[in-house]
Amino acid sequence: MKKDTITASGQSSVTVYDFGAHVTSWKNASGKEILYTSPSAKLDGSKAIRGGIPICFPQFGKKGPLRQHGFARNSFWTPDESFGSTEDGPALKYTLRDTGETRQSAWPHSFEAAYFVTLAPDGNSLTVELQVKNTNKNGEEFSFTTALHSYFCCNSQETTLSEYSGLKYEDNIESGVEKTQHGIIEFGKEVDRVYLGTKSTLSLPSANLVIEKVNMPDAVVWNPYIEKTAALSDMPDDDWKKFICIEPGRIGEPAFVKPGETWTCSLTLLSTS
Ligand code: TA6
Repeated sequence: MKKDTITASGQSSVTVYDFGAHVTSWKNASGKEILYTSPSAKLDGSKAIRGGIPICFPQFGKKGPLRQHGFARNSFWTPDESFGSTEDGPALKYTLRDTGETRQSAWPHSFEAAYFVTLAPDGNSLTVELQVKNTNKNGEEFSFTTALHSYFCCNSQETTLSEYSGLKYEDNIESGVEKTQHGIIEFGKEVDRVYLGTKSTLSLPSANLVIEKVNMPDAVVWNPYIEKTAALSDMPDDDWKKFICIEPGRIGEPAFVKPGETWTCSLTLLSTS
């Protein structure tokens, strides 16, 4: 497993592993860590890294025949060594293509995925972009669901979210039950919801974070709380207190891509302090 780190102004840096093209750390210009990665995350390729920004592709959650969250986060992506800074700042690029194993899976399509990680020159903004090209030679269109399963550092016991009021969500705790959000979301319990049709700009005020998403209409809000965390072998029992997942994605309605076409989504995070 290989990791790369890019830096920009001040104490800013981003660290990415080739396994899963997994961003595990983003420190802003003042050195503040924005992303939570578990201290007991597996870094041997035996399972997806716990924390950071896991790429859920070509399936979100259990919504399909593949393993939970698909194979992208459990695959070694290829770093593009020739790719460096862009006009938007220091950047890294990773690619993933279909393999014999994926072609035998329940999602047997030919595809090329590219993932770009860009740190703004001031270090206070991080953009990740996922591109998925359909390279099927058999003329077959394919569809998939996806999410950027982001773990953000914050005190979940003192965080509430209010911008989801009035939105419908699929509740993963009362699985499959669709509800409507009224009022604010509190985290003194397990929260696991797929909000459908969210705004393109969300926020996590307790983390001084703005979340801008493109072509990802939905967002998952998750905190495992006590019992679920105790059942996670790769997270300390108390660490549910240290993060909230806000996971931009295309979940409710899949993405459809015709042969030769490329589908793109992006997530820009702005750290305001
Ligand atoms: O974040 C939403 C979710 O689908 C939860 O249901 C929970 O399973 C979480 O993802 C973590 O999944 P993982 O497979 O990484 O343990």
